[in-house]
This record gives sequence, C-alpha cells and structure tokens, in this order.
Amino acid sequence: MSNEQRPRRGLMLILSGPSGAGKTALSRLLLDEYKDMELSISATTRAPRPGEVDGQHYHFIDEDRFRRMAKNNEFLEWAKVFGAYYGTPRAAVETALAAGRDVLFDIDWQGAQQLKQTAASDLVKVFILPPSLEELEARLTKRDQDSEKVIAQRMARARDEISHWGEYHYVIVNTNVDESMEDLRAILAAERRLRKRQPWLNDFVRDLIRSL
Ligand SMILES: Nc1nc2c(ncn2[C@@H]2O[C@H](COP(=O)(O)OP(=O)(O)O)[C@@H](O)[C@H]2O)c(=O)[nH]1
Ligand SMILES: [Mg+2]
Repeated sequence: MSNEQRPRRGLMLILSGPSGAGKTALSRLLLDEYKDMELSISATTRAPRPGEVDGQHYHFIDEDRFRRMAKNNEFLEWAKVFGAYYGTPRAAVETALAAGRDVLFDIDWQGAQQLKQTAASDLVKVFILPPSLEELEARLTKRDQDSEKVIAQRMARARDEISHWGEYHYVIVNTNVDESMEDLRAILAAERRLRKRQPWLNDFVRDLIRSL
C-alpha cells in the first residue's frame, strides 16, 4: 500500500491574511492539486462579486437566515468582517474530516481564534503576507471588483489583520505564487506525517516488530 492510501486523520488548513495577499488564488491552486482536500464554503451576508457563484465561492444568504443559523449552532465559527457576516457551516467540515479528507479554510484571524477553541489539534494555520503595501494596494485595485471606498476600507483593515500574524504556525510572504505553492506543499507533506495524523502506525509497528 502506498503511504498516500493509508487511512489518516484529516487536517484543517487555515489560510489567513489581508485582502489581496493571495489567499483565494492559492486556495484554488491547492484544490486543483490535492484531490483529497476540499474547501469549506462559508456563508456570508455580503453581496456576490461579478463572477462569484452561490454555493461555490460562498453561500450567499441574508442576515435573518445568518442569525438563525448562528442561533442553531450551525456554524463552527463566525465573525463580522467589513460590515458583513461570514461563517463556517459545521456539517460539511465534520463530514469531510470524518472521511479522512483535509479541509481548507479561507477565513480571517477571528475565525482562526474560534476554531482553536474547539479543534486545536486538527489545525494547521498559515498566514499569507503581501510583499509590500504597494503591492497589496495594486492587487486590490487590479481586481477591479470593488469600489474605491471598499478598497480604502480593505487597506485600512489590512493593518489589523496583519497584526495577528504571530498567532499562526507558518508564515508565507507571497511574492511569487509558484514559490508560495512550493512552501504549501512542504507544509502539507510534513503535517501529514505527524504521528498523531497516522493512527494506522500503531498496528503497523506492532506487526513490524512482532517476529523480531
Ligand atoms: N471568520 C471568517 N472569516 C471569513 C469567512 N469567510 C471568509 N472570511 C474572511 O473574510 C474576509 C473577506 O472575504 P471576502 O469578502 O471574500 O474578500 P477578500 O478578502 O477579498 O477575500 C477575508 O479575510 C476572508 O478570509 C468565514 O467563514 N469566517
Ligand atoms: Mg479572498
């Protein structure tokens, strides 16, 4: 049996960082490459951007529904960001982890802090930094999906988000997407080899040494 086929405990890979650092782009590349990884699709009350598909990028819902879901404990975590609500639906994550699949989260520092309360040992937290503030602003402007006012708000909040970099296990300065992917591959390979994520080893080693 190849090591990739052995049963293992799924991990929760969190990517956080300021808007425009490249979390969403890196997430897409990870999901293309790792077929045993799935994205946690958040619910949000913000309006869809052009090209965003309901149920694929986000579940776009109204505030009433969001409040109901929060009250019914249907979110693993939720937070208010840029005046809108964002939350991680619980059911999809629990199903994926139980099936030994990794789950990827594109969530902010508030979400990462909340998940730490309930799932600390499953978490792999990666913080994505932009190479410079100029580059961050250029990326937000190039995206051209938000008004100038929204871009200014996102820049103002970047400082706040970045101040939480010390709460993460790994930090990647995303100067070049290919290099950042190399780093993420290395992180995943190492985290998948943690002893606690390979419960099959107990039986394997027992059999290995039985006839010694
Ligand atoms: N806590 C939390 N944050 C989220 C969730 N979904 C998205 N976010 C974060 O909310 C922020 C705004 O996301 P979005 O409106 O898509 O704009 P973006 O920053 O350009 O990706 C980003 O920092 C996301 O990582 C969620 O379910 N929970
Ligand atoms: Mg994003």
